Amino acid sequence: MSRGRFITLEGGEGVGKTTNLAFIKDYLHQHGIPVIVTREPGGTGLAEKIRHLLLDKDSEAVSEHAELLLIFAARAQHIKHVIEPALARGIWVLCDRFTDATYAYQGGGRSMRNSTIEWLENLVQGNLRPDLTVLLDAPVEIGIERARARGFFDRFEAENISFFEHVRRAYLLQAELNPERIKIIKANQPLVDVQREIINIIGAFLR
Ligand code: T5A
Repeated sequence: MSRGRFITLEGGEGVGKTTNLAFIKDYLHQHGIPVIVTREPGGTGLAEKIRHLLLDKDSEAVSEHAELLLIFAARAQHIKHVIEPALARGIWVLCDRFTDATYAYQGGGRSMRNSTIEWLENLVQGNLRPDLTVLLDAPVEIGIERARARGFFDRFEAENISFFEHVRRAYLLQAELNPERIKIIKANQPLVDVQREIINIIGAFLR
């Protein structure tokens, strides 16, 4: 049995990751591919508890190091109990955010060194890297407006515009450094056009 493939969806707040993850899952199912959908931070019982701690905007001020280590602690659980077992059984894994988000939010947004993130990435992930990443990119104001339309802000969504500009820039830099793996789609176009581009990218990947 061949190993499953690992696909991640990335982008700033409200760019449409969750919406399009469901679309990609349906597309893969139509092609007879077994797939699970998961997310970060989260994906296991313990990792979801860590997610809750990370997103809680009423908690005490969270130090940058605590935030980074919590994210990688959740990731370690997720890889061991969900991602690796699925891939080993030939099941594809579709994940809402992964380590590119750490380079974007903790690296870009919080100004943590990329070398520190890379060290933790190697420690926690070994050789595991996504096979394909779709980066949904939109001007910061558009994504924030969509996310805030829900009327509820988590600890990250309460950050200022300049934080999200740094996040966006760091995501685009990740794409520049990994052009084979990371495919950018403009997320400020109508959903039907975003999904047409997704089909082109996933279709090419399947071939
Ligand atoms: N985090 C995470 C880190 O700091 N470091 C890390 O390493 C990781 C993994 C997690 C938070 O954790 C942080 C980053 C995050 O702040 P989250 O819930 O995963 O939070 O991320 P959010 O971005 O907050 O998720 P959202 O649900 O807000 O955004 P989505 O999933 O990108 O957007 P979605 O699909 O819910 O769409 C938002 C709205 O826009 C509409 C949808 O219908 C929906 O109403 N929409 C469109 N409208 C018009 N045109 C389009 N093209 C549209 N696409 C979607």
